[in-house]
Amino acid sequence: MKSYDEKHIKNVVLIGAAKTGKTTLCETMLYEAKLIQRRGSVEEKNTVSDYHDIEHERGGSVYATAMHTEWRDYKINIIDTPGLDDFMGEVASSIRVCDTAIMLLNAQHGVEIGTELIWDYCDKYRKPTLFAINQCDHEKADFWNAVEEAKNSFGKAVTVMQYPVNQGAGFNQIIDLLKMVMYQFGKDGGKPEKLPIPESELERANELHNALVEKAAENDEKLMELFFEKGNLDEDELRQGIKLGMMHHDVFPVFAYPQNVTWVRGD
Ligand SMILES: Nc1nc2c(ncn2[C@@H]2O[C@H](COP(=O)(O)OP(=O)(O)OP(=O)(O)O)[C@@H](O)[C@H]2O)c(=O)[nH]1
Ligand SMILES: [Mg+2]
Repeated sequence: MKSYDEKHIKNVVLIGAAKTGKTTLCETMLYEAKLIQRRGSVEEKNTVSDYHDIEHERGGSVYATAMHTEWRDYKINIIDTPGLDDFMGEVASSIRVCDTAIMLLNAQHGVEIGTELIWDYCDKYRKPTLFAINQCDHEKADFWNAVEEAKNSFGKAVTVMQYPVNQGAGFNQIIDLLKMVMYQFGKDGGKPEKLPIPESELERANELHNALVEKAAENDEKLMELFFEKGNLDEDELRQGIKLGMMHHDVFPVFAYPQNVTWVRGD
């Protein structure tokens, strides 16, 4: 493997209440990065992350497990953590060493007690944190309720960046408010189709895009000036504002992704 200097190593930790899907997402990340040829599952007890006997017996993670992948000259260390509060020590120490925390929320259950307990460590260590809402394919999935609960619990910095179009069985479309496109995923993952936002979603997408732009502009005087000048920000400016906002805990972006696929960035 290549050697990386410190700037090119990023530690990302997956956190979230029990059974939100952290281990499943790690497995998908490794599979999509072509580091494994077959996608294991927690039920089949063959994921890369949950490899201890006790994890197989319990059907869930017990230890924090570090894995890694490479992306655009960066080495990304991915740490999968357990969700049960009995194992909070593993979670706290992983958050402490991370650059970015990804908090998973289940679209059916929204913010759970476990989410709040874990959040305290993101807050304590001031780590940039984003939300990834999954299980949108469930009959009872309610993405917008999960977002509302996150706003109530963690404040107005919670800002939607992607949202599902067709929640429930067959869910395979998300709208990306940064790029203002719709992604449509095949059922086995892989690269999604990039489509224009459908007419029926335009009003909502524009409204949320504007909210995202304002949130990004708030974090930098220059961006604010640009925003007043142009009434909008381009993609790079948006990224810059969101990055700054994440570093200061002024923005917690929210993403959505279908099961078996990782979200798309920089394609
Ligand atoms: N339908 C659906 N099921 C999912 C999704 N993501 C994960 N699951 C299922 O949810 C269950 C829990 O997944 P895990 O990956 O073990 O969750 P975890 O967060 O690692 O659980 P702990 O380690 O015990 O905290 C498994 O049965 C997964 O197959 C999803 O997006 N949709
Ligand atoms: Mg797990």
